[in-house]
Amino acid sequence: MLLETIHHRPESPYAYPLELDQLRVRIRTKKGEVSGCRVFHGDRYRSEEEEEEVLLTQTASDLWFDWFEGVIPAPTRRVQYVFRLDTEENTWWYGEKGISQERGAAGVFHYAYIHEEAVLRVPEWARDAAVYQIFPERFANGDAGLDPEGVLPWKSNTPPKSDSFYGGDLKGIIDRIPWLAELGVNTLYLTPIFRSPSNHKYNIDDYEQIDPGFGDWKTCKAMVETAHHYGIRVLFDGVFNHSGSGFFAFRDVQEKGAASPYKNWFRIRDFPVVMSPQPHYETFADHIPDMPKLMTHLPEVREYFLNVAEYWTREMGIDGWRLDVANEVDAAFWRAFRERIRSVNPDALIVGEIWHDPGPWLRGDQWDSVMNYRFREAVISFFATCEWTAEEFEARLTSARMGVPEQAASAMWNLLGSHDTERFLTRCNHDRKRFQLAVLFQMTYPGIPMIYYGDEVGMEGGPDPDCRRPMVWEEEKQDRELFDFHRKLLDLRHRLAPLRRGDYRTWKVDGKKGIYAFLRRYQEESVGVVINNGDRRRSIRLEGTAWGEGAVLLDPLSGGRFTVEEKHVFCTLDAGQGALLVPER
Ligand code: ARE
Repeated sequence: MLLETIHHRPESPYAYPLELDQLRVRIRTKKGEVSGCRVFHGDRYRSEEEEEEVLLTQTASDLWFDWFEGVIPAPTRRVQYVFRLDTEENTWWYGEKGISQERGAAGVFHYAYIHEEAVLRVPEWARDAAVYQIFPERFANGDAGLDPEGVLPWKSNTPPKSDSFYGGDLKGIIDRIPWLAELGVNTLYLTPIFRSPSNHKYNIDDYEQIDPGFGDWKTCKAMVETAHHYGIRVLFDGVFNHSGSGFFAFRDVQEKGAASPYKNWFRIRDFPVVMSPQPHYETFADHIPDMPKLMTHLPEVREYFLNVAEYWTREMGIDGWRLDVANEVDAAFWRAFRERIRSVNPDALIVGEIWHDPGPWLRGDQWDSVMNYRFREAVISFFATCEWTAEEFEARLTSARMGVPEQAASAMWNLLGSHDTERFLTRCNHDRKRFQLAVLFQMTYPGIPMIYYGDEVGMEGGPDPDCRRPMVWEEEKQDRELFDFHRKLLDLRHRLAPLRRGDYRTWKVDGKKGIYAFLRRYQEESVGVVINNGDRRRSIRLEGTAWGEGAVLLDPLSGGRFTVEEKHVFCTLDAGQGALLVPER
């Protein structure tokens, strides 16, 4: 056995509490080597005689590893544990001191005490959420009276420039809420709406005001209330990494220089504080003068922005925040942010924007989940460009899923595109079939599907700013088939609890044929998803043990009917076709 491949740490994502008295443990072993895995556990202060044993289940595999998982009951919250791994030839013990055939020599792992702050409490509603992202300047123009000067005609077929304005606003969103409800989404994420001179509003000049081009306090309130009336939750975008250059504190520093009481709110390199030719201060990314970086680790800066976030959460009754450039803001700020926001709305969802490994931020004390750009990368490489085999695809998704606690994995915002990326249909080289297969996957994989406005009606667009064209509203220009496809899948997702709340098991992966299948199980109910991403029609034989012999499975997408016979299901799919297997009731 390759002992050096065995891995566990007594911390998230390998050990994390589900509750104050339940510790979930995860161990990674070399693929195919371990036939059985148990954990022996007890209170840290009790003797070995009082310990108990939990059988771990193999829950995932990638190209190299297997993962085993189980839950240790921890009534005293103080846990020590040691793993026992069985292979064909031997039994190994694994603890803090290492791996050994002698139990004593392996030592034990300690999870010293389960604290409340380590329990990742994702709001219950998030498990049932389907998010729709709106870029307000481009979604709908509901009040022409607010249009800025030089507004362009609402044309969806011409690429916008980075400084174009089209006149989208909050009233426009209000008007379209029934349409969003018809589509079947139940959560809106709006990119920033506070006062800012740009069309994207990520350079905020006044955090206490709605941008006048978008509306005012009252319109905003009406928008949130209308959404709530339709059962739709609303999340705002929190930009606390940097402000705009017109932000009062930054203006003060520009005016008063070193005498400004706000000079420490920014990292000023030189006075006077000029913006060009080179900004004399740290900014977001490299040299973006209108985005001065904020020193959120300072108590007064932290307090100011926590008050801002609290104010909007309370006054508007919003349901959470998406956090901009969240991995570049200090962790102490996010801890305080979570506490403050949750004290106003205990059900608020907190989602960071991070394109990479989000592990450290998802340990209970900062955010609930992230915009899942790693999901997007995998989906592009498998469905859009077909660079990855089914095995690679599944491996990448698995290691991402195993890198975070289960609560976070089931609340990830699984996106195909956003206001920062090329649109997915464009990425698929306009191949609608590929796009639909990816949507089927997005709607059935663990996590929250996030639709970027317009994708559901077939909008195209290259990278920023082209991905921000005005929404297509003329029905004859919308791809209605694509809209119906989204609506159907969202509806199935809402009706089938396993797709929202179920666990995930790989069912079949065949890279040569492009076949990928998985099962989602919730309580006693299992739903299967089978995808033919290859270039040929295939008959696929799948083990049917999730259901009883003779069970009839229906595919609501094609109307197909399958029967479990001799513990197997046969399913024939065209190239680029996917099926959902739902037991007949
Ligand atoms: C503008 C122009 C762009 C131009 C850019 C640079 O529109 O065409 O390329 O300037 O000069 C906002 C606006 C953007 C604007 C930007 C700067 O929406 O239109 O771009 O401000 O003025 C990284 C960060 C991530 C960030 C992305 C953009 O980690 O946080 O870059 N995303 C957020 C928002 C953006 C917003 C900002 C941050 C700033 O979602 O909309 O931009 O508030 C890799 C890296 C990632 C990187 C990613 C994208 O994968 O690993 O870390 O994300 O690429 O670049």
